[in-house]
Amino acid sequence: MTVLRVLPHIADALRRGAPVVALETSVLSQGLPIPHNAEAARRMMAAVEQHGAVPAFTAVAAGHPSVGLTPDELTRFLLLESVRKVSARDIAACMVQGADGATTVAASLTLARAAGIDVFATGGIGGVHRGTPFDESADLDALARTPVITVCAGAKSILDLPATLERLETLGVPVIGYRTSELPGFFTVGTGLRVPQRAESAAEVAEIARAHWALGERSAVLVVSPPPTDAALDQQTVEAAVDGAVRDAHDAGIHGAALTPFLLGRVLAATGGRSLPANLALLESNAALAAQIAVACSALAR
Ligand code: PSU
Ligand code: MN
Repeated sequence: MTVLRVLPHIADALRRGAPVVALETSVLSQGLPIPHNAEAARRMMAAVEQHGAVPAFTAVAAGHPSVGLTPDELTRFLLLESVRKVSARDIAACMVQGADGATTVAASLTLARAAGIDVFATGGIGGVHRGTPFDESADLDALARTPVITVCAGAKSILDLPATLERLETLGVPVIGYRTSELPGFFTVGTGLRVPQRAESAAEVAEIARAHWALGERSAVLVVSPPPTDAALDQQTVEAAVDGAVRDAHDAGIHGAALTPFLLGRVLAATGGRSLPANLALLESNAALAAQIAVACSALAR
């Protein structure tokens, strides 16, 4: 993608084979309320840097597909209502129309891949929605065809998790529990669902990804890491909040791209705001783990 804009310090790190972690922006522009989204951005970047890697927010900035945002651009993404939610299929229109677009997991994978970044961190991936299984996030298809290690806390708790795991199996995406054998539930440490693989270290994850791609596979390697225990919520609280949110969305006729932001907002209200510190903590810990994996990938490549 010749049109891709990579900020100079990130391009330089990539040229040197130094570790870089891509970070998504839809969670900032659509997933978290102001001013907490700014705290999330700051903590994600700091976590990546503390663990020896360079953070790179992905977005479409005034029509430019970008890897890395200037401070002024990041401020727009944190504050402006007009920022679009952009999945992989939406990047081109956003470019041509000169708009600001915050990238979902699917779109972030596209931009990370185009820049040659191997590791990406997010909060939770999209998946199969409850009650409307035809509403399946394009994140799953992007994971199936984009060779980037993706670190998350599972799929968002608002989704049909067993169905999402089944789809990942069909699509050939390895799902690796980081020091766990259970799928984390985004806000919760566990879900009762088993994941097919587990790894005990960042180096092990890096080696599994290298072996997977050496076989000619072209999918992402999905790493699921539980939220930090001191910030995690219990399963009953989250289930009750999600059930209510899904009913409200159905009654209000909300669907498509608007559904995820709507559900996340309702869950926040229903947990008395406790989903927020959990969300910030898991974003930070995923960014930290992604940085450790990126460092391990760089070491392997040398
Ligand atoms: N996780 C969050 N908040 C979010 C998202 C995930 O805590 O806002 C975003 C991610 O960018 C993910 C997207 O890729 O929601 C999925 O949306 P959809 O189901 O419309 O594909
Ligand atoms: Mn959808």
